[in-house]
Amino acid sequence: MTDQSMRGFLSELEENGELQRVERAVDTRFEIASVLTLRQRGPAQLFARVDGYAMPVAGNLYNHRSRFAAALGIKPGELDAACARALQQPLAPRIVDEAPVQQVVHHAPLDIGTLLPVPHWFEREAAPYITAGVIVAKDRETGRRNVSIARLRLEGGSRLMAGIARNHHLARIAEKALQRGQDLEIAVAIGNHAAVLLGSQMYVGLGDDEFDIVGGLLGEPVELVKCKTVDLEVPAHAEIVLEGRLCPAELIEEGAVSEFPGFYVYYGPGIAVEIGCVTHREDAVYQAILPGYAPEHCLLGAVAIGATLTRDLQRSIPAVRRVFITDGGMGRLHAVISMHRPRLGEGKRAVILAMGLVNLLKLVIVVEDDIDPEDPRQVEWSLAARFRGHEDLLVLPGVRADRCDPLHEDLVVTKIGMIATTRPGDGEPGGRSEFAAPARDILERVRANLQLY
Ligand SMILES: Cc1cc2nc3c(=O)[nH]c(=O)nc-3n(C[C@H](O)[C@H](O)[C@H](O)COP(=O)(O)O)c2cc1C
Ligand SMILES: [Mn+2]
Repeated sequence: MTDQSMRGFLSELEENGELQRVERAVDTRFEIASVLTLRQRGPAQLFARVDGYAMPVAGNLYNHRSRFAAALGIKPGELDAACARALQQPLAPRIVDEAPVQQVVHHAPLDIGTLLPVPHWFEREAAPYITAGVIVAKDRETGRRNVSIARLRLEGGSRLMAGIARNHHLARIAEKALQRGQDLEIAVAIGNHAAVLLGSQMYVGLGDDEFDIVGGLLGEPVELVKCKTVDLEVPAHAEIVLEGRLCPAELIEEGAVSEFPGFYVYYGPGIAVEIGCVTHREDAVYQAILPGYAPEHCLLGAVAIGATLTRDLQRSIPAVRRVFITDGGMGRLHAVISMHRPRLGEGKRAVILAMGLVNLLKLVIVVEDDIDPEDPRQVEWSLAARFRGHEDLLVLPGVRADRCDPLHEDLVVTKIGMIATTRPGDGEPGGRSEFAAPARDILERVRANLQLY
């Protein structure tokens, strides 16, 4: 069986010299945030001594694609294929009777800010936010589970505030509960295996259980345990679980909150959350994901959006090979689609379909599959070599935007597509885009014996 815990990966990172233990005492107030910011692309950080708390804090765990791959036990280049397989062959979870995450149980009265070392991230945010909380809920109409992340702000005592985008499944399920005049039971798992975090980000349908995708990523069912006080199941190997309910009738003004473009945004009111029970491991480690324009926050979405979009585009356009969501595009707004010998006009079709499926996308570049979409230099080469501004450019003003887009005006934005692929006839001998190279037989002979030179 695979180790389905976060701590297993922490040990692995430590063995490989990729875990930095911070022994100096740190404050949850901006100090953890500062260290994680300054080392956002560096080794994972384990804060052993947090002022006022017995529980350590781990951060910057999954801040590179290779870390996801390592956590899933695959090679760095295999991440997209693993995601594709998980989407194609999801595996239903397995319910277990006993779980490490329930070793310690706290009932009301609860003070979450005393129990958990939740970092206060950014100056203009009003309070600390739980950023790595995977929220489990059930749609009572269908009995189907939903698993996703939304940041939770500490409001004092057992109260939290959730800022959930209205188009997300969790918000839609909460809205249905509100229509029935009910609260929505939730459970929040903190300190998770990469598969749980990645699975929670997959753009699947309302009613699709993201835990099935987690199983697909793990290659075995994810083990869940029944909660103590709500009718939900949570990852048995998590570090910490909060059990409670979303109260969609109770709104709390959020004020400034950071978002993935790196700016503060003002979304208005969020939904109140009441926590009734906290369970955790005896030696639980609190996981913190640095929010804002930071690699871990951006990559979780990027990998998942890229994987689901690749699948969805390929259903209609088989020439699509891969969708890569770029780091500079904040892991959300810019995509590079690679296609194999697209037919005339097919690149434009892929752009429009991608933007239609993922509303966040604002700039989509299509390249040929001889280009590595992960390499910005090769993508730029494609633009220089294959993109004709007068006919390969799509400018779509006034398209509905995502609320997270830093440039939207009244929630509309201009979207751009750039088609940098070859055309039928390109590359033919004597033509304008025939690649220059030494005679093939000699090049291959030298390649095979290069160590001799
Ligand atoms: C670290 C992190 C923090 C996130 N915070 C929020 C958030 O505060 N609000 C939100 O609506 N989505 C947030 N998301 C994005 C959602 O989790 C994601 O879009 C998810 O797929 C929504 O799933 P659902 O439609 O099943 O609810 C966050 C994602 C990550 C990786
Ligand atoms: Mn969902």
